[in-house]
Amino acid sequence: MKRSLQVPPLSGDSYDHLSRDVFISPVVMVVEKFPPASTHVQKDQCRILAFPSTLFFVGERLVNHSIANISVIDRDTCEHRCYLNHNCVSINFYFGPSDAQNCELNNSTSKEHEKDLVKAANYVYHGTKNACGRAPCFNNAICQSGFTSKRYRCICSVGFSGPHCEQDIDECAKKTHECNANAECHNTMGSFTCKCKPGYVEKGQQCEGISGCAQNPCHHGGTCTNEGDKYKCTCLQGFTGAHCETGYIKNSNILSKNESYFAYLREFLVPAVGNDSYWLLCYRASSHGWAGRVFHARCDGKKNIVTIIQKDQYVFGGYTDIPWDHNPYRGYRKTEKAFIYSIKNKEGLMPFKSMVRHVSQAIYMQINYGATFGGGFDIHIADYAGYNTNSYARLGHTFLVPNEVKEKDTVLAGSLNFTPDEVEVFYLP
Ligand SMILES: [Ca+2]
Repeated sequence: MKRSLQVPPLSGDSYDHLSRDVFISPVVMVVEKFPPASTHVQKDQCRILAFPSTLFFVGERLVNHSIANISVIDRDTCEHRCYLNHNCVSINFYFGPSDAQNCELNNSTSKEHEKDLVKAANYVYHGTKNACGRAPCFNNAICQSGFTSKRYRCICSVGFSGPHCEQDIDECAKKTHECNANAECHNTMGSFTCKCKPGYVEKGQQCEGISGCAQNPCHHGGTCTNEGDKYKCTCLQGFTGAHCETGYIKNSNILSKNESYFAYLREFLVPAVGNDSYWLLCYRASSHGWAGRVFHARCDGKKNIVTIIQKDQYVFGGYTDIPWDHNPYRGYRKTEKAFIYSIKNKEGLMPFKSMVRHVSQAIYMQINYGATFGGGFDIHIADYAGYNTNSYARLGHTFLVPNEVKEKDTVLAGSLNFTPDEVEVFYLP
């Protein structure tokens, strides 16, 4: 440790006779090397601090910037203590009669805070040339005067680096972050954030894996039940799949009479509309009435429409991808995707699907008619069908007849003409 004082301190305790302009000390230069733990002494760890005479004021004191208040034997020692405190750049020295702590170390000078230099009896103020006065350090860094060839150094706040602490540290890239192993690190200015990876939830400082029903794995209102480390979704009617992700015909009164009916119709519909379909009701005769106009008012313009008809125990119907729409004229509409199906039939056959073969007559539009398929018609729901026998089902004119069908006029509804018990129409929104 080496220290040089080029001018000895003034003798005596009284500075009363001195004015602030009096030359006291041309330079008090203190040079000291203080290696940290390492024996390697870095250049910027040397501090050079000058207390020029021009910054020496008797009877004055800098207030509001004190960082330490200590007792020393003389002003010279006070200045030395300032030198040792890396944040100190000026001192107030008290030479009055009291035994009070007589050396105040300040982290600013009167140059930066002229108004804080106040009259104070029995005080002298001595400042240094403060290279930190022009605030060269950024991002709340601490500036320390007297270090490096620049005459200052910046002690960066956590999260910043660079000669002037102007650079954000990318903790994520440097892998200095403290995020949980199951969290993702996101770099921010001056810091970083941790966000639990998908499948994990925050619990205190940890990201814990979520399992079972905590993940809300069941879709479309399905009920989740934990079963050990697994779970089970109980789906609402009309939905299926391990997570109830697949919806077919929801809330069909006709299909709900037998759970397997849903599955059969879904099987028929998947090639046309895919798995992930969510059907909505547009018409139900028992709710909306039997008038053909009502059916059209509620379902016209909608695409992908499936009609479900019940007569006694028999369940059948048809699908069309193109809209029911009586405008601009009544008549046939063409589509190659329409089909008729039978789920429960008079002949006890397995459910079957019958594709359109004369595509130009796939469906028929008439404002008073209910759902009508084919040129025969293959299926016709009449106006006010619930009150008459004008409806009929005669498979085979426009739609294919499966080989196993014996009586194509009665296989669907039990008889050629019939009075439907219920008609439901669903569509894909
Ligand atoms: Ca950062």
